Amino acid sequence: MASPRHAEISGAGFAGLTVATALAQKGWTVRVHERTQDLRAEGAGIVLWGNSLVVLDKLGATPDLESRAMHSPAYETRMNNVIRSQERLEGVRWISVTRPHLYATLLTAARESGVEIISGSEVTGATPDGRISFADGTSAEADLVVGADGVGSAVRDSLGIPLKRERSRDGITRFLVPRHKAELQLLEPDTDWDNYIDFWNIEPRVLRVLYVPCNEEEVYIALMAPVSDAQGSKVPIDLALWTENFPHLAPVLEEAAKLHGKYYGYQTTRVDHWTEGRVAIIGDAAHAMCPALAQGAGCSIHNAWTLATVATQAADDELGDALREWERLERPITDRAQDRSQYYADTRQMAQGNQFQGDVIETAMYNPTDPHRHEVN
Ligand code: 5PR
Repeated sequence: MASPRHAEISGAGFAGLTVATALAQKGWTVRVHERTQDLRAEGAGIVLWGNSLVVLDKLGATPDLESRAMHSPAYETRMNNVIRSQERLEGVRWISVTRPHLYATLLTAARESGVEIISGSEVTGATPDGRISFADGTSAEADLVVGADGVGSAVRDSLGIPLKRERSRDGITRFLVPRHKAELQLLEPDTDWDNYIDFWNIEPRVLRVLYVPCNEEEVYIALMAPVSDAQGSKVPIDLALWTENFPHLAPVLEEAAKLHGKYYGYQTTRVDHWTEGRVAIIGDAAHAMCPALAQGAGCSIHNAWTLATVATQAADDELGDALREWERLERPITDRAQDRSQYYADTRQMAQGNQFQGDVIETAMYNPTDPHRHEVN
């Protein structure tokens, strides 16, 4: 038997761990380099849809993930605390989990699949012939190099891939806090506090709280305000401002006020191309997007899977062509998700409710594990 092919991956985030696990399970030897010393997820909560969940199924990670996840009965949207829609999303698979839990699940899957993860290892760049270089001056060779190193990707930038960044007018601060379900229930007995609830206020002031239960104990809340609103975008949050506008959420807002938090302005980064020779970029390095459709990590995970599949199927001397073909086939759906997410961020149209239908759920319904997905019927 030929010796296994070898992959070097920069970045142990969701994209990097997914591609690493998929490659290892398909017979590759894999090393993942993580710049930070400890392996842990930043961030609060996350919603995953069918397109990423089918990948986690394939990796064998779903039972672990589902052991601490929320299946909300409805995706509810309110304006000034009046219900605009309660979408049941029949036929759409979606769950909410904490980011630390998704991270722990992927880390376990990677380790169990034989992936070697090296923390405190900073990648400075890569070359199309498959050489990866490190901050300590050393380098290594691989059959496949993957830049899964985030929006500021050193792998991407070392290849000189052009990019364009667009900022939007709003932004958010994210928190993971105790649910305080009993207190919330007392404040509003008619609300189903297991629902995913997007609380919008546009008039008299643009402020929004996205309320996403992730399990019985933890809720992810995202507080949105325009970049131009110094008081609304301040961290730690201005508790008086937020509770005055969302009195029914006071128990969880009080928890958020105890944490520091970081305000992120919505932005989109579009890159010219995703592959060069034996190097491919995935995740935020390739397609950082606004969070409106909750598909940043979803696209990262599904693109990680298809990359691993295509690279495994390709003959070694045709890898470069295979990766270009992968981009040609797989990129358009991610570009559309990016465009739609930016559109929603720019227009605040999610506030109208009933948005998860038609083309908008294209990404959620995508099945990257279906071998016939690109066939025209
Ligand atoms: N949806 C989700 C989310 O986490 C955010 C947004 C929408 C699940 C914030 O990250 O529009 O900001 C949003």
